[in-house]
Amino acid sequence: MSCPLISETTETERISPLLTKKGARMNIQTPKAIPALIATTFLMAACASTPTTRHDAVATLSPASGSQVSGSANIRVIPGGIHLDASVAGLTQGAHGFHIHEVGDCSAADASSAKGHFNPLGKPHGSFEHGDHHAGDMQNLVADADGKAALSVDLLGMSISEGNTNIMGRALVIHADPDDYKSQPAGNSGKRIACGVIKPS
Ligand SMILES: [Cu+2]
Ligand SMILES: [Zn+2]
Repeated sequence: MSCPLISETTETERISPLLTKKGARMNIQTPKAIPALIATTFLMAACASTPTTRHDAVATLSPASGSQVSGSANIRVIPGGIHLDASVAGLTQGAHGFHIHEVGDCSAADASSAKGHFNPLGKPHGSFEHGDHHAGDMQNLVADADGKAALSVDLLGMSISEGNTNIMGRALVIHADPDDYKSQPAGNSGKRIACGVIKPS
């Protein structure tokens, strides 16, 4: 919710004439300032409760292939792309492949229903950081000794609203093994141990 000054003015103008007309018919003198004050107070309260960090899409990662892995990802629009923050628990210590997959369907027990890596530009699998790679390729999630991992990454050129790089409704998938950033078609990262569909927040 945005809180521009103009909406406050519009709301006050919309409410005041109604209340003034009713007050006049009932022969009660209603000060115009009261409904205006009520409207202003209401709008200020609404503005005060608006979160400062807005997430435009979310994915809840649920276990797959019998794992105990779960987590979440928040995605917001940035200039030139999107930013993704993921937080995951229940992993084995070390690196785990982490990708955007083509189909937002996590219904299969092994998450195979999410299909392959999201690849709208027809590239080979590769490293997110340099050279050709799938649009859905990201860095490995690296879990600590407690099985927790976090990743914060800018995905430039990606969208959650339009175009062929739109990831809304697709899936985030975590793998049992590290992505080697080379092997085709998916970095030899093993079975799928968590999956979540990217949805509007
Ligand atoms: Cu994957
Ligand atoms: Zn890939």
